[in-house]
Amino acid sequence: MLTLHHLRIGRSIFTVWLLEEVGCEYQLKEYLRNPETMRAQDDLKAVHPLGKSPVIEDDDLMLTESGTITAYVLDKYDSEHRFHPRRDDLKTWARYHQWVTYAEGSVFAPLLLKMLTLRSTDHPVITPFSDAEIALHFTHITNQLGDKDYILGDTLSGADFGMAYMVSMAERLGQLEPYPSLQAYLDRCRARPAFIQAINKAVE
Ligand SMILES: N[C@@H](CCC(=O)N[C@@H](CS)C(=O)NCC(=O)O)C(=O)O
Repeated sequence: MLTLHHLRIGRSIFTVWLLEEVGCEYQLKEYLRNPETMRAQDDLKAVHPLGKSPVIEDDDLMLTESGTITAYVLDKYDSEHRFHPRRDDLKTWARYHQWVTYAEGSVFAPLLLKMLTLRSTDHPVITPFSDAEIALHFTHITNQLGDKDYILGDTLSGADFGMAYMVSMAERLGQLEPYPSLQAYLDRCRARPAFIQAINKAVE
């Protein structure tokens, strides 16, 4: 059975949501952050040397990186392709995969910089950079969403798990007000029965 190592609070709640959407059997192991440093503790480092979450174990496979975990879980458990396209249409698959990896690969860094500068004082180089990058990416995501319900169309896909996390992070950092359609998108994701089930099983 698949095991998800889930660190509270963080992005792995979005992996719980993924597993709930797919409906595969899994076991959840929860970890708490050090209350002073807010970093993961030795118990998570004992699972994987990076000490980051999410981590999954499936048989003898251990995987980190939320985007890769999404791709793997869908390839293995979404056999009816409800949430990911078939590879025989390579262009559609490539566009999908671009959005799965874009979240962590490009959107997260300026949000992280923003989070760090909000915790201290504005930095003359970092703050303008992160503000401009956040505007660039969230405008791009808004344009991609358009009037669709989800990032790639009117149904949920693998591209939404990472993107919803980025939007929730922007919300937490007070950066979402200029993007009402992204707020509505996040609320739509949160209203899904599988998301509610995820929150009931694993505290965000
Ligand atoms: N790029 C990785 C990032 C993993 C990551 O940084 N996770 C955070 C939780 S949101 C973490 O484990 N932080 C604990 C620490 O760095 O001490 C992914 O997509 O999974």
